[in-house]
Order: sequence, then C-alpha cells, then structure tokens
Amino acid sequence: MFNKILVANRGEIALRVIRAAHELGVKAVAVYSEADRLAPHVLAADEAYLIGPPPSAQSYLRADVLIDVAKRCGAEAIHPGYGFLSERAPFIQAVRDAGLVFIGPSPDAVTAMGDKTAARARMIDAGVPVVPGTKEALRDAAEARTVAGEVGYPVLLKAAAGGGGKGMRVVMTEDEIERAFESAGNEAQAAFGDRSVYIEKYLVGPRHIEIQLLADRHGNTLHLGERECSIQRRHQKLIEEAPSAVLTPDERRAMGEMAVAAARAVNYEGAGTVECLYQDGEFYFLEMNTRIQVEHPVTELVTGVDLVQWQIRIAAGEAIPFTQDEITWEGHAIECRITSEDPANSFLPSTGRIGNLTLPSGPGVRWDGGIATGVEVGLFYDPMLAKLIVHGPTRLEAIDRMKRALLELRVEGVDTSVPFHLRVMDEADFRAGRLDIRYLENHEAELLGASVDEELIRAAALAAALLEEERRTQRSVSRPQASTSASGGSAWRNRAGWSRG
Ligand code: MV4
Repeated sequence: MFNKILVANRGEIALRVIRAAHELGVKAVAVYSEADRLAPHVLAADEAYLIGPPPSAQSYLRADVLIDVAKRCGAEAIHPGYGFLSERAPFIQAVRDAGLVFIGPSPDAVTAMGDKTAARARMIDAGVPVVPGTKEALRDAAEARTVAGEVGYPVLLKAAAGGGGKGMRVVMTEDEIERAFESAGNEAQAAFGDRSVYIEKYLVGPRHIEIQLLADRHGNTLHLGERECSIQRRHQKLIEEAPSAVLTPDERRAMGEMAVAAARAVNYEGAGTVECLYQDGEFYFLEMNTRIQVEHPVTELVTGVDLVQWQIRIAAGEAIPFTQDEITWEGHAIECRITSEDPANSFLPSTGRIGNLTLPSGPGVRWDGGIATGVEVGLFYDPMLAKLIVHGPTRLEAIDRMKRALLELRVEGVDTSVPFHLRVMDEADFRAGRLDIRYLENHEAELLGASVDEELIRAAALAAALLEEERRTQRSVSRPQASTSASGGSAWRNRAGWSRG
C-alpha cells in the first residue's frame, strides 16, 4: 500500500478520497487554489499546498504543478477525483512518466473510451449492444442523409469527440438533416476542436441507467449493479438511486455482463461506469466514464463495497478478494445533489458565504459535503456543494428518509436545490418509480414553481429553533454548565451543544 497520495481535486470528492486514504492508513496531501484556503478538504488533509489563483485553468488543471507537488512532498500516487484532470490521457501519461501512480485506468483505456465513435466500434466488436447507427464519423451531409434514411427517423447526431450532450442534434424529419449536420459539426468544433459527428437512432424517453465496475490488474472485472440516473437537467444529474425501480435480476445480470465485456475490451483497471439507455427491457451502451462518479455512494450503500478504497487498493496492485457472486444488494439508496442554485429561479447559481449549517444525521443518512460555515461559494467551480445520501430497507422508506433528512438540513448564506429535492420526494410519478430522462421537463410546473416548500422548511426550522431555545433555558436551570459550553448566541449552535451533551 502507498504511504502517501496526492488528491488532485477539491470539494466533497477531495474529502471523500482523503477519508478513504485515512481508513487505509495512507497519508493524504491536499492542493488548493487561492479561493480554497479555508476549504474543508485542506483542513482534513495531512499536508496542503497552494497551487495557484482561483480559476481552474490556473490551479486544479495545472498538470505540471500537481505532478511537481506530488514529487516534492513524497506522494507515490495521485487520485484525480472526478472532473478536472480525471479523464485526460496526457495527464495520466505525464503522471506515469514522473514515476508516480495514477489512481485510475491507463491512458489507452481513457483514450479508447473518450472517442465516442471509436468506443462504439470497439463495443460492437466486443458484442456489446449499441443503439443502431453508424460505426464511424459521417463524411458529409449527403452521407448523413443516406444513413439517416436507413436508420429511420427520428435520428440523433452526436459529436465523435463529445459526451455530455454537446454537439448533439435531434433530427425528426429528412428536411432537417443537412442543417442539423452543419450545426452539430459547428458546435462540436467549438467545444472539442473536432467537427466529426455520427448518427444513432433517437430513442424517445428512455431511462438513463448506468453500471458500476471495478477491475484489478489480476484479471478480475466485476460489476456492482446499476444506478438509475434519469432525473437530470441539461445533462446535470440531480437525483440518483440504486437499485433501479424497474430492473429484474435477469436484466441486472445481463447489463452487468455487458458492462464487464465493455471494460475487458479496453483492459480497464480501477473503478468505472458504463452508461446505458434503457427502454422496454432493452438496453444499449452509450459511453463509459473512466473515473469515479459523483453518484458512487448509492452503490456503496447497497453493496457495502467502498469504491474509493478499492480504487486506491487496486492502484497499489492489490487483487479484488471477492467474486461476482459475493456481491449482493441490500435495500435502497437515494442521493440528492445539493447545489448552490435556486430552483425557483431556473437553477440560477447562487453565491455567498456559508452561514449556519445544520447537517442531517441519524439512521441511514450519509453526508458527503465540501462546505463549512464561513466558506465562500463563488462562481469559479461547480455549484455542487454536497451530496445527501440515504439508505433504507425499501425504495419508499428511502424516499421518506430523504424527506426527513432534507428537512433537517439547513444551509444559510446561499440558495440551494433543497426545495426542489423536497418536491420530488413528494411527487407521485417519482414515488411510483415512473422515470425517464424527460422527467424534469415533464414535471417542471410542480417542481420548479414558487416555493411552498420553502415556507414549510422555514416554519419547521422556526419551530425547531423555538423548541431548542426552550430546552436550553430549562437545561441551564438544572445544569448551569450546559449553557456556558454552548459558545455562540444562536439557537442553532446551542442545538449542537445540546445533542453532544
Ligand atoms: C441518446 C438519447 C436518445 N437516443 N442517444 C445525452 C448525452 C449523451 N451522453 C447521450 N445522450 C443521449 N443519447 C440516443 N440514440 C438521449 C440522450 C439524452 C440523455 C441521455 C442520458 C441522460 C440524459 C439525457 C438527456 C437528454 C438526452
């Protein structure tokens, strides 16, 4: 096992990796930008190094600086988290060239999956089902017209270098195909410096279901089941769960075996995810994410497998000691991404200094956060502040547990997505498991309007504050120490002091 690793990330995922390292007896080194001097990941690490000004291009994306820090502090490996440098093959190669271990897959595997047409071709060769369409990029608009005619409308044009929806165009009828080919190409060129696009049959209203994988360098490639990720807005997931409400054990096995075949086809190592579209019992490979994903905790809660620990163990050369048959799924887990965005205002990013923070806890509740009181939330980084994850015996119990936890959570100082999540937990289609990738668009009116829930939260918070205040006064009469140990003046601080006393 390593003695020390460098965590090349920030926020909740940096903390998550630091925690996994510490549980393995590994020292964790943080890096931070000038905007993150007071960030929780800096405090949690054994050492921390300033790497540059707030913009990511001058800090968290500085491959050279990160490798230099790792070498100087004596770290043997680098964990990239997600985003930033996590899926950049040249960075992985540079880490290796510096004599360090990249905690993740090989640069070849990342490159193979990064080019979407190349990945599709490889998957077809490996017998993995893909959506009907072209194996290669289209040469010109005329070819687009021919192929679209063969595949049958509606079709979807996708950027070969893409992913995440950029350079994508739905084409409903033949008269739109040439214009769409040009505009998809232009967008792909602007976003990825590569105008290649290809065609797939457009599926209307599928679910987005993905399979978690773990692979070591001793020939073990296992799947840990699926996550249902259909609740998203503009390709940003908002709520994820495991297992999916619809998969049968046979479908889970089939999808898992498909994902394992996909990983084996690129000699995959580490934790990875195969994203699929699922409709009417059929599933199709979409792309593979060659990193740990934001939503990994729901899989951890239902399988009991610590994915981040295994990333580190696998990178250190360990073999996975359990078999596919030993992976079992228990109960139901749900994750809500808590973002600094105002759902009542089209998810407008909200900025400010985090004030009082009351975190949910109790049975089946997990908080993977990257914020603390006093931390400034700006616009330099992703608006995701934290993830609230719950686990319960059944899906409905998990939903009601999530409601309870969301009502316990109080984040002062910025607007958050919490009111949105509360509404989803009460929404009939969600509760019935009737989900597809159009869920949010189809429920916009109920989920994003003027906020009744906020009133409820405020009323509940006020009631709780009054109750705490009353308890505090009573307690200070019977046990005077209690009131002096509670340092701040607010009822919320006293609440923490009380629960610990
Ligand atoms: C599709 C599709 C329908 N049919 N492909 C969106 C991002 C990229 N990763 C793939 N995406 C899609 N590909 C075919 N042939 C619909 C989407 C899609 C989507 C997929 C997953 C999650 C959310 C989505 C939202 C809109 C469209």
